[in-house]
Amino acid sequence: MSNYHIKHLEEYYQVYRKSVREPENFWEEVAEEHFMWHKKWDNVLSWDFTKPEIKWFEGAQLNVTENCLDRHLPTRGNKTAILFEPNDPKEAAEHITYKQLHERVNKFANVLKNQGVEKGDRVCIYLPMIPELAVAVLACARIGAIHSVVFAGFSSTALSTRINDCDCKMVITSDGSYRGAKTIDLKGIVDEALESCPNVKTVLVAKRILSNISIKEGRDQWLQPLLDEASTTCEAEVMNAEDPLFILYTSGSTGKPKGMVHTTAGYMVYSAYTFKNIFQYRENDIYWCTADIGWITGHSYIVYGPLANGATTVMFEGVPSYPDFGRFWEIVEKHKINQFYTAPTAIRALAKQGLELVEKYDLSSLKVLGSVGEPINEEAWHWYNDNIGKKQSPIVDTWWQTETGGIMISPIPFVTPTKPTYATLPFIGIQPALMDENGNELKGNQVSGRLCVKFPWPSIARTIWGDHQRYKDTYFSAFENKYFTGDGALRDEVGYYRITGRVDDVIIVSGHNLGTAPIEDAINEHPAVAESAIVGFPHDIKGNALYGFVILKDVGETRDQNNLRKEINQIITEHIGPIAKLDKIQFTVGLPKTRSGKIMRRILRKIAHNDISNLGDTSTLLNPEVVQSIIDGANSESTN
Ligand code: 7RM
Repeated sequence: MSNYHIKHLEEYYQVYRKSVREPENFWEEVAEEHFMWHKKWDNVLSWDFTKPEIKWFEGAQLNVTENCLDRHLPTRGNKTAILFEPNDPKEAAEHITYKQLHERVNKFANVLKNQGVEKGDRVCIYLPMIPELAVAVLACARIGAIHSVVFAGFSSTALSTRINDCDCKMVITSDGSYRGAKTIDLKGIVDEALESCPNVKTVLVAKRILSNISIKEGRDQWLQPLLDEASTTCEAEVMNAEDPLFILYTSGSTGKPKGMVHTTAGYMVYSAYTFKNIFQYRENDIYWCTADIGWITGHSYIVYGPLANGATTVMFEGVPSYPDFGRFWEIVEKHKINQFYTAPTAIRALAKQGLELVEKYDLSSLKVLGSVGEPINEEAWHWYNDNIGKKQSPIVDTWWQTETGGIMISPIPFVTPTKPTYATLPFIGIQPALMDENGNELKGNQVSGRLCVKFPWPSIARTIWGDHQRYKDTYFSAFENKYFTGDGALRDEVGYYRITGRVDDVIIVSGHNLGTAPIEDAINEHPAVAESAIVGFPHDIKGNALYGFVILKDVGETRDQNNLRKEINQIITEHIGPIAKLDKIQFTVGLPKTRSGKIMRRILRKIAHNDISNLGDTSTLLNPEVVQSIIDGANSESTN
């Protein structure tokens, strides 16, 4: 039996049981057999969720980049590590071998050192999806600097908040970025941000769009000349297991963003182990995750997890709609992608386009399809399964969070039978619990409650940078001795989990707990509907009533809106019951979304409550302009 690579369902159950009964022995074996250590640990795990304090592999010494690069050189030196697909399909793709990546990381690491970056320093990386981004991340890890990648779609205010929160002394950026037919002036955004970041001493600028940028003497430097001068050897800094590897910000429901701190050994072990199993990666596979490295999905499943396994990982610079909505499928055909990992929001956008753009391309290389980021609704699941996977490629609906560092609940493809909209079973080592409002654990199957985790796993975030109290309050205070995820979930009759959404998405109507996801699924079944979002609003009798924001597929839909409203409620009645019928249905052209594709229900809730004076922080919205149009629409809204 192999603990590292699970291939059968019995094996899953066997390994899972071992990981729960003897977690320390289990993770020790995984760590021992599959990674490179300068010194092994003295203690596999110590933990106390009341402090909270969690330490994995204490006493061990290692460098993550030796695991991701150096150790592959003898066997995989000429294998492609990173396959870069540019924004413009006419620009050639770039194949960066493990040997070349190792050299580029070493050079970049030497540049960082020459610029005075030391172990433990924070470095902000604000780059588009170009190879320098992955190289910069690994260069930081090489010398023990803590990277804080900020998604290059964030505004200057969001950037400066993040730079100041963890006191970065350097920013790595580019002269600009391509995004479909547009270019974005990243350096201009950095300049603006830095007006309020006095502690940033150095800005390194990669060349990408060859624009004219302003260079601030003494602070800004072009990256390339520095790289040209740098040596290709840079000994890896020997790090302790619990030294921070990176900080990544995630937005809370209120207040400033939380800088989640991930540490070295546990994060490496868990991201690598989950990658291998959940994508069933085989030596010659080409793996593509469409996320941006600015999100945790990109950290764990574009950079660290794949490279720790010696995989070929694709980095795509562009967007799904450029030059047209066939781009993803064109790339799948061109690079013969075997594993494809994307988000439901992208799937829905592509499903809206019609099948001609899918059928043009040969997708037969695909073996595994992944989904992440939000609940995947039934309709999108079937579209993905039927038209992309041709019913041959299992869909892994992977539930996890920035805070968890790696995938927590997911099928293992070809091992776990899938079920639409279900993330299915806990991954190896993960002990979920569903809790009721009174803090009692709900045992047995066919229950729903708040999703917690009872036992630490190697890649759990260790703290919030600079605010351990907030870490404790947010994740360890709601339920005694448990990590609280903020999500609701149900466990079906065979023990499969379905994530029903953030618990603040649960609406209690006439005493019934209604999750938003199943209602939205039902609405989306209507042939005229592209997407929908439900929130609650106060109601005299029911306590709460439901308000639906609905996007139609055809903006010029000429059918009578009241008829459409009736049909939508009819579908809800058929799927869930009359209790879930909507009191108000507003047709809208868009929904407020974060840049990672999550609907910001908080804003919709305010609109439904007619409380628009203070919409809170909208700086992370992708499409702030849509908010006003929804407000205007709400004012002229008729009650059903
Ligand atoms: C990886 C990521 C975390 C939140 C999480 C959930 C939601 C993520 C799924 C999902 C249902 C999924 N990190 N979420 N994956 N909900 N099914 N497969 O997205 O920190 O940005 O977001 O995303 O609510 O708590 S994140």
